[in-house]
Amino acid sequence: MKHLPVEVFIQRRRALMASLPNKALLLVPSATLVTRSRDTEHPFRQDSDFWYLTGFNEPDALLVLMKGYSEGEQFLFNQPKDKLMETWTGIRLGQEAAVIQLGFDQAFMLTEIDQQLPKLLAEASEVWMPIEDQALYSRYLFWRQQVRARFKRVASLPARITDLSQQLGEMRLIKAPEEIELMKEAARISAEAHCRAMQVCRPNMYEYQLQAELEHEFRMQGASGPSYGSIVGSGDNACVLHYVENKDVMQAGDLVLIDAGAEYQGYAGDITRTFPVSGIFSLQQKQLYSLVLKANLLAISLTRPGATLDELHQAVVHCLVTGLVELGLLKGEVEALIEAESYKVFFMHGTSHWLGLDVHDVGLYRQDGKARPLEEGMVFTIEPGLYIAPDQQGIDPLWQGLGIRIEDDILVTATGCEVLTSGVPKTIEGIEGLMKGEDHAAAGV
Ligand SMILES: [Mn+2]
Repeated sequence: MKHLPVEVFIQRRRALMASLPNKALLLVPSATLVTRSRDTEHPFRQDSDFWYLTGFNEPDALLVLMKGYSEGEQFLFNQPKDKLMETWTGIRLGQEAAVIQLGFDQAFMLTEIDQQLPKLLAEASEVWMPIEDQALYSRYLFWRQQVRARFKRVASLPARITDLSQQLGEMRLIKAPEEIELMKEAARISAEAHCRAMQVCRPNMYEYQLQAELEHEFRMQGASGPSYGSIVGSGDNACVLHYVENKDVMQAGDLVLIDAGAEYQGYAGDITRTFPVSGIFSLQQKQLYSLVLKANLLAISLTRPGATLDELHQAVVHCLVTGLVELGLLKGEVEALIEAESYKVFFMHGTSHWLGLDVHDVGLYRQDGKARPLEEGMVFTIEPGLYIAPDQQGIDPLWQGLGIRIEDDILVTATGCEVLTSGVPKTIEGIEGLMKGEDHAAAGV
């Protein structure tokens, strides 16, 4: 298992502070445990910003940074060692080890926070924190009152809070080489799991059984699990974009759409493949599938620094609408159909989203009212789709209930892009070959 060295996290904290004025105070809270039922909790998932800056995977902690502060710049507040609690819920790092292993100047018990924070706040020039965190915000107001009560000679408290999420979003949007390594691993495991699903799929299996095959592969290969709720939708279910019930029997003759990805060291894989339950595409399925694949490949071919996600989306829309007209599924002039957004009954979602520690990752999509140009080190998805609802009016029934999406994870490189998810086939020959039992490399990606 690859682990990032502590220096990476220390350096990220320094880089974040470097862009801010002296005595800027930064607060980044960890995630907390969420009750699932009575006294059991949902599996813990660390807050992505907190993880990005600390590599610390415990709940109930707060990262505090203060640039140029006399007693250090990097502080952690975390749970104390507690032999009894640790017997039940696992080892806690504690304060001493947090300093050594996580590279903090000082670590305090979380219970000391109301004592320590007003001291820092009394000297702060600015405050940066995620402003939508209500619990943190109300704590912050309490600390301000404490400053007024305890440090009467403080000339002025920071007059406003700046949203740290956006600042961090811009940092996280450009992936460093060590992050790209982890994302490649998330993509590789995700691709292998999709291959496994294709290989074991048979008519009359349940959708949840394919989900189990995928998630088995995720865990077997060292991923922490799925990076979002796995979608396995066969037949009409493929037309429900966020179908996660995965409860139906898969029928011969139907397609199955799988949108699932592994989470590795916090980083998300995100792949969609659509393939025939019985291993052979029908004529209509082939025609519609080839169109979606064409759009997927077109968008990939256009990806390079300086291009924008809007341009890719427009190219995808133009490609899909042209194909839909050729197949007789839309009637009229291509440009007029695009203008009227008539295609949205068949393609109602975007083509791309950023990918990283969050599956729909952070970072602005637009700057100064314009789509931002792609830069080396950005990672995003390309996922065109076509969905013909089972009750779609005025359509030959042969087309009804077909849902197809083909999604890859794309890294922008200096000169173009790299498809991180090429380990799972997406051509018709490649998929049919793999499902027939051909070696997957020989089947052709
Ligand atoms: Mn996606």
